[in-house]
Amino acid sequence: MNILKLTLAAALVALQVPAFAHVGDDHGHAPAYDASQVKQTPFGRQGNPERVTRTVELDMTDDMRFTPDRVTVRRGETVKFVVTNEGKVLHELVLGTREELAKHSEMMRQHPGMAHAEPYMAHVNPGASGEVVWQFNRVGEFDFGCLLPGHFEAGMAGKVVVQ
Ligand SMILES: [Cu+2]
Repeated sequence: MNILKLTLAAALVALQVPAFAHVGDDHGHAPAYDASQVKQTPFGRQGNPERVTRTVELDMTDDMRFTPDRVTVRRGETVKFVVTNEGKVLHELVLGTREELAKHSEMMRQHPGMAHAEPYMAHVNPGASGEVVWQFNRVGEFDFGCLLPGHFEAGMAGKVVVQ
């Protein structure tokens, strides 16, 4: 009797695990800030949430636009992007270089359910807000986009100019 109960409990737990690990409408959360894990990229690096020097609000809409679609920052600034999804479908903010975004967008088209969570992206459900804290420590013109299938191609992209 007890063994049966235990088996049943174990089976239930096993059944629930995939539900928790599921990566559907929200493909996981970006890892929390850990200074030892921060990697330099061509477009900057993950920012320390305790050292944010500026907050930039971005809106995402179902007409495949970011507002604003151009942001200017000074080199060294740690920017907190607060991205709000005003639409009815999932959108995401992904920072990168134009080349990387195009490559990533192509990959998303081939593997639409692909799970990914990186410090330079936020997946935002309709009506919700997400955050990306990023330090722009390199001068240049970088890009951001929504890489859900078809969105980037439809023009859901913008620029960050670092001076
Ligand atoms: Cu989108």
